[in-house]
Amino acid sequence: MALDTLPVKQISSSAASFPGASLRTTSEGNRGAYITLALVVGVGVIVLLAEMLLSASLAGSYTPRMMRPHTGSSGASGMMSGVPSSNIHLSILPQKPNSSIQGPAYSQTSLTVPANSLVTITIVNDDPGDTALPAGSPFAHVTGVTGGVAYVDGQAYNALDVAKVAHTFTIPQLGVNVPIPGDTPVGQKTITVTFSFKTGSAGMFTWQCMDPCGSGSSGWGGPMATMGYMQGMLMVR
Ligand SMILES: [Cu+2]
Repeated sequence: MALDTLPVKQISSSAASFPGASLRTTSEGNRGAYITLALVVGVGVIVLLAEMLLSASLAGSYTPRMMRPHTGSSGASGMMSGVPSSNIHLSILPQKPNSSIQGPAYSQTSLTVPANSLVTITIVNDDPGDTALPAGSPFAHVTGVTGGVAYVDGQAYNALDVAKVAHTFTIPQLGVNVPIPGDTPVGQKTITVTFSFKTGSAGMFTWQCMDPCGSGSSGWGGPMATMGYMQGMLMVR
């Protein structure tokens, strides 16, 4: 399969991106384009032949190793493509509906994800506004996630100013912490944060917001102290 498709892709992408082929408009240019096309096709055929020869010569000794990624086995070379992945979408609401507890809440707090998998979480912050973390707080830093960064409306970041945090998504036992910005871009009512992390073996973990967005003088009352509001459970199984 790879033999049939790969060289064709190489030919078409080379032809499309070759500057001479697309810019010339005169008849002289057309001749040049034909020569270019012939060269590109020629190179493509050579690549095709080379690949056929190469894979034929490797077939005897390397077939088992080359086949492994396609079978989805857990061999080291198949780790990246073989890891199952899942997505979770959450919102942070300014007020949980039908609740006497005043203050923000995550839209869903009982989360279940597969063990040994890649989990991508998207959080729409519908409760913007900054609640400063203490100076030097570790919860202003993005930790424990893929690539060491989270994305706010598509832009990567690895930390926020402690004064510019609205909430966090934190799984203490897994070392995952993502501060969520409180300032929305001009003209936007919400802000969207995405990040990914890998789960290990099965277990139950608590997760919570570590930004004092709740009630009381400390900000740690009400929703911050109540399961199902700014804290929840993550079941890895
Ligand atoms: Cu909070």
